[in-house]
Amino acid sequence: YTLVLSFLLIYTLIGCKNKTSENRDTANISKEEQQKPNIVLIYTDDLGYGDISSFGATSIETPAIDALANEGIAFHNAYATAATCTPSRYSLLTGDYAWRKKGTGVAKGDQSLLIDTARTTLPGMLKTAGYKTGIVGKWHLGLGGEDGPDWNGKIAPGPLEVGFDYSYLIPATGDRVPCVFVENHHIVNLDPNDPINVNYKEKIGDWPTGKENPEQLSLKPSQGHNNTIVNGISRIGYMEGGKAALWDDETIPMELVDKSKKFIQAHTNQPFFLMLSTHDIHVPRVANKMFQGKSSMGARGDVILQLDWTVKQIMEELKDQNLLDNTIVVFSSDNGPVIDDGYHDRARELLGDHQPTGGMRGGKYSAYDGGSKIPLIIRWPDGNNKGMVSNALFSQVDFLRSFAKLIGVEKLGNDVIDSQDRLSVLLGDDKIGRTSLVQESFMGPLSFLEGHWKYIEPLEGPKYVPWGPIIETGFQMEPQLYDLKNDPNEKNNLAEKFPEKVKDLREKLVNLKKD
Ligand code: NG6
Ligand code: CA
Repeated sequence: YTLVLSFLLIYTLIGCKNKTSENRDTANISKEEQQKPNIVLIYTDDLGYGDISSFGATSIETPAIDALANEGIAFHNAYATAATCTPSRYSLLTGDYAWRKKGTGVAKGDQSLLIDTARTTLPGMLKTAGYKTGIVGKWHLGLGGEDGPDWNGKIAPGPLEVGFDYSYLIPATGDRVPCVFVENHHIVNLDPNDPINVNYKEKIGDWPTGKENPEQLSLKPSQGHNNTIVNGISRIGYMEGGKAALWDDETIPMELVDKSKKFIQAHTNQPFFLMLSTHDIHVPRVANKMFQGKSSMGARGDVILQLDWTVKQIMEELKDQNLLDNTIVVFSSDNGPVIDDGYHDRARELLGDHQPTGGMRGGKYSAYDGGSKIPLIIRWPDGNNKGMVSNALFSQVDFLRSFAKLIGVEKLGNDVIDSQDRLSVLLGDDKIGRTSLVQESFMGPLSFLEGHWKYIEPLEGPKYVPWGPIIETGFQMEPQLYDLKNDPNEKNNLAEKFPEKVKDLREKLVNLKKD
């Protein structure tokens, strides 16, 4: 059944592509390559399930994202593999749970590349199948070899060594130094006479820091974030030099949209995969003037509007390039939401009754569903199951095998352990999806979810994220068992009532860890 449907879909896409590509110079592209649909993945940062109007937000309007849901399928039971950025992205790109690999917690800004260059990856698979692959925006998976990135030289290995043809990166996060863009192997606009130095252990150079020069800050930190000041904002980590290369926080989205558009324009006549990995809505939340004060929720709301603008720009570009009928657009987030993630941006004071997790327990970092249950929308070019809401269970780790299936790649390396072909879920046809999945919390317990049961392994640790975001971690000395069907907000621990269920799920998790 699934096979027939995928065949039908590809068949429809071939028809569309032929329609729109008549006038293009297709001399050098094989017929097979022309037939494949483009994939644009808009991967947002820290956007909560409840942060967009099509997923229930009422304090904010996100019309461009909602339009995607109206023209596509909204997935209400989809998960990132983890409650923070680095492991979620690792899983999405490699098809494996990140906890299988040491050191994939939140990466430092000078971390070396975390993805083994020899392994199978999502972009690598697509590239082999004839796609041009590009990533624009946040990376946060490390750069460089064992000694980390050579900021003043060739920065490699990185995305180009794990399957991307093009990269334009925020190397780590907006709140970590160096605050520069890296295009392919080099920092953009770096003046060789003003070399850049980065240090995550101790202060380097004489640039002011948030700790020593708070009077120079336009945005004050609430947790950590008191190292080098760049653009009036103190960051995590120390840097000096590279003045001409520093980004402007207020125009990061415009820069990323611009580079995304250029990538799309350069590949209108061959299949492409674009991963637009936004800085929004991560901290520091510094909206462009266009959006400042435009939401009722202060900076956090303003950057949600800014994110919606980004989506609008990309959709307009696809329309202008006549690519909408041959491009799959995927929209999702890397982990759950957080209100105060380290700066006094008044997110908490101005929140009103907005619920970033949509009411779920926990949030970013947490083992509870608020940590990794995220919004997912897919717009199929042929309007397949348009406007549908799917409750099928899906994990972002499945994109690799699902897209491989879609484009007819049959063989993948046996290093891909966890990714499952769930194309029929993505198409809206399979209404059940995965039977189980694992969620990773930040430095905390793993959870095993099967059907409507969720087991959280017992582990000693702080009940709340210790540095201040006011989020429950999920650490408990006793095992936890929740019935997500009757108790979606994980309030009643049923572990004592159903010891057999606990035993069963614990064993399944233990066995999975052995794979
Ligand atoms: C934390 C930072 C937080 C954010 C997070 C990574 C502090 C106090 N907090 O350590 O602000 O940067 O790391 O977020 O430093 S993520 O979305 O990239 O995983
Ligand atoms: Ca994140």
